[in-house]
Amino acid sequence: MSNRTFTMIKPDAFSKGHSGAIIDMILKNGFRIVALKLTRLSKEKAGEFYAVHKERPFYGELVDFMSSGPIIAAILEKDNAVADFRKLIGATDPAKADAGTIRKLYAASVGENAVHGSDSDENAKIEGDFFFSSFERV
Ligand code: 3AN
Repeated sequence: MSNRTFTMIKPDAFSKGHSGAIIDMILKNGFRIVALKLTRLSKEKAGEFYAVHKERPFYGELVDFMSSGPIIAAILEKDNAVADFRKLIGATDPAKADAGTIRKLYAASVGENAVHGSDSDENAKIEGDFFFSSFERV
């Protein structure tokens, strides 16, 4: 079990002004911010980040959406970070997400679902390294 995960506040949540509330929930739930940046993914970079979903029917839509506006990327630290963060964000489909989760509160649909959270320790490392160099972390 590793103690780090990676998250993005996606373009839908950023453009609706939910970033502050989401970061506040993350901190209040015991996660420490190790790295943080406001950025925007090109289509190429979004395609690279979601390459594992290349064969899925929603890949094109996902790449277009994730490159449609600014995002906030972060590495978070907490015991059991990956599983605890997945619990805090809720199910991929906000309609199925538990009450009080970030997606229940701020996501509109399965495609535009407000936040990303790594699904394994291995992917947390890959995804954090995709966005942050060693001197961008504390
Ligand atoms: P999660 O983000 O909960 O790990 P994944 O890994 O199944 O979910 O999917 C990655 C991303 O792909 C989701 N966050 C969502 O934005 C998008 N996605 C997943 N399923 C669909 C779908 N049926 N239609 C559109 N976009 C989808």
